Amino acid sequence: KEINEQATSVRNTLTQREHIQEIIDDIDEGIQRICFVACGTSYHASLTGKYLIESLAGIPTDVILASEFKYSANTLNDKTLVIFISQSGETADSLKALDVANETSKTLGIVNVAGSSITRRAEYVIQTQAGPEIGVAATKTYVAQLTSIYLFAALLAKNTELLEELEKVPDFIDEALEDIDFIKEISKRYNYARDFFYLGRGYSYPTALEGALKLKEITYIHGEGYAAGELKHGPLALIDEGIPVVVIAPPGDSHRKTMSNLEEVKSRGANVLAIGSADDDALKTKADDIITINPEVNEIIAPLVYVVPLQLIAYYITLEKGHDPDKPKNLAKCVTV
Ligand code: F1P
Repeated sequence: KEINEQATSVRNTLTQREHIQEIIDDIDEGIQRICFVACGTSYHASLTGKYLIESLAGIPTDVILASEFKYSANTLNDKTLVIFISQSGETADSLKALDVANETSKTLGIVNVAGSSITRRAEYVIQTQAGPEIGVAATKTYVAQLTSIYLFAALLAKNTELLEELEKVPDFIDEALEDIDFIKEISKRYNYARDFFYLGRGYSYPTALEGALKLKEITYIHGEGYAAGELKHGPLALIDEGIPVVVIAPPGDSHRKTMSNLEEVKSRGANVLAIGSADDDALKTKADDIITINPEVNEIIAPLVYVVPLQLIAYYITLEKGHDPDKPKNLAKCVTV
């Protein structure tokens, strides 16, 4: 249900545009550095934020895991904006980091749960409009976080082209949900595996991490996301006959190199499941299976759309295995200790 509500989640969050512009008008002056702080899925949304803000607005941006904040955030000052991304707004590590950041810097919370601790303690707040999320694994709140981050980055960079493109995302997501039967069939065929790899470059790298996290969280299958160019620095040793490798390959600057990484794993016997454009004939000839995204979205918008089939793959494998996708073992929706 929550996976299916993602177009609405994006559409409703896009209504925050004016509020985000007001925040930017208020804080823009003098900000020399941005630092995202988050955990889990929210961390992956933050990583996408780094790529966007650095490439569109040219502001140096770091991403710090909330649990590592006290060890690594030693150079914050009043020219730093620290952005806390959290679905619940109650994650203990993020709250501790927020109290520290408030002492030196401007702080902004991007939070789904209204009235939560982060919304009360951060200087500025963007409320994502995903509605309540019951499933422990974040899905519709992830695309809502991304939507807020995209709006923030596009407004900061005064990038009207991206702002226009964002309006189309709800329709792109609905289209991505159309080929469910094929994804179900794929999930049946791939559920034999004990390990999965997810590869992506640039904007698709955080998507690879998020696809692997969804798999781990609800199917209990081991999944690792890698920046595709990192493969040859170690993980390639693990690629063997029949290992599923999910390659996220939207059209754009990263595509050519992603294809050569695909070939590297294919030549070592991997079972390649690619996600790419319906017009990508080269991808069709090289991958074993391909989930096509139609109409085509470019690699900058892709994180908002390509994550949907990855969530669905994890969901259907979970059903195949007879687990409850909403209540994975050992995990809590909100980590308050
Ligand atoms: C972070 C998070 C979630 C994950 C799980 C545990 O929470 O890691 O991404 O799905 O529910 O917590 P939050 O700070 O975004 O609420």
